[in-house]
Amino acid sequence: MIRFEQTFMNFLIQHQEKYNRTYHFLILMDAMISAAKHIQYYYLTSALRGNLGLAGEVNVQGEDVMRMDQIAHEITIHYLRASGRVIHAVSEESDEIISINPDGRYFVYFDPLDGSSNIPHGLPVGFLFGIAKRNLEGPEDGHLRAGKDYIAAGMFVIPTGTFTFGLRGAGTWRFHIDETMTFVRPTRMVLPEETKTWELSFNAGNRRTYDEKVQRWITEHESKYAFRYLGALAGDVHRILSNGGMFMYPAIVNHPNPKKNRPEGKLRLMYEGAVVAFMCREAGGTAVNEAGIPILEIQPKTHHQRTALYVGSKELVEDIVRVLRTKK
Ligand code: FDP
Repeated sequence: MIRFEQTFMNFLIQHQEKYNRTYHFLILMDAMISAAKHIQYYYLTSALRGNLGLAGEVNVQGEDVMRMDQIAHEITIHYLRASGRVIHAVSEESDEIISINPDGRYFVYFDPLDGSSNIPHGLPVGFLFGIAKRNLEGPEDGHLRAGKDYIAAGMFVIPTGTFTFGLRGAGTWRFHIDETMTFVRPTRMVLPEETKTWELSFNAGNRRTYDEKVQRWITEHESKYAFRYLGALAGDVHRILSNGGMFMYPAIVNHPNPKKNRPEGKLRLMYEGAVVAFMCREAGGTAVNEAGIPILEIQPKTHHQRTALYVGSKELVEDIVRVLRTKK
């Protein structure tokens, strides 16, 4: 029996009425969905075409390999341009901010293929994005927006075909791709309060490089929770949004080779940290940086700014904030 399910676009139209968004936003989201499907197709078939390698390599057919993340970037920019609704975009794959249409209405900050260590294996990666709206009351200076000013943020887990989407004031929702490549079956994500499913997620290999007080916190708490780490932010946060717990990528301050320290953190604020922090807030959670400052409050100074990240269930994040704010 054929079952017709509610699609992402129908969901948006319904919520648009409720939250007074315009058709411009539907057009932009249609572009994002098209880009995600297109990337999904390339990723699913790229092992066959030999496109999972590094740029500059030659594949088995003797052709130059184009990096998957570069392909994903070009696909996304194509759809954003075609939408006509975007003033400028920030992409992990472009050094510069990409000007698109000065008469557009939105700013889009995205990482088209995140979790690069999974790419050569064809394992899950993420396409993350945050969206902010231009000033409609007066002149627009195009400044970089903090996460608290995003109107929506989302992440596609590719190629598993799940899409998690936070809409300001309307919650975080998860969709699945069906046999016609349509995102269907919205399910509202609310971080579970019950701790029995909670997980901790961090790169355990980096553990001794964290600040001592963070190391101590891990030692005290790790036995209470399951440990899971995929190495692709979208996949790891996908689990936390369902099961609860905390994902963290702390600052690296005790590396045996001091040149490899990253006191400012590794992840990118605008299209990684703020995106997952936004979805987490809409699902009842929270996110902070190494100083315990809410990620959504951080005003970016540069578009590729990095941040340390602690994101997930409020109780756990607030607990580590107490530790982060102590001196030793
Ligand atoms: P990657 O460097 O493999 O692209 O943002 C980068 C990111 O992946 C995140 O997706 C992921 O959570 C993290 O970095 C993984 O870093 P490590 O390999 O250092 O664990």
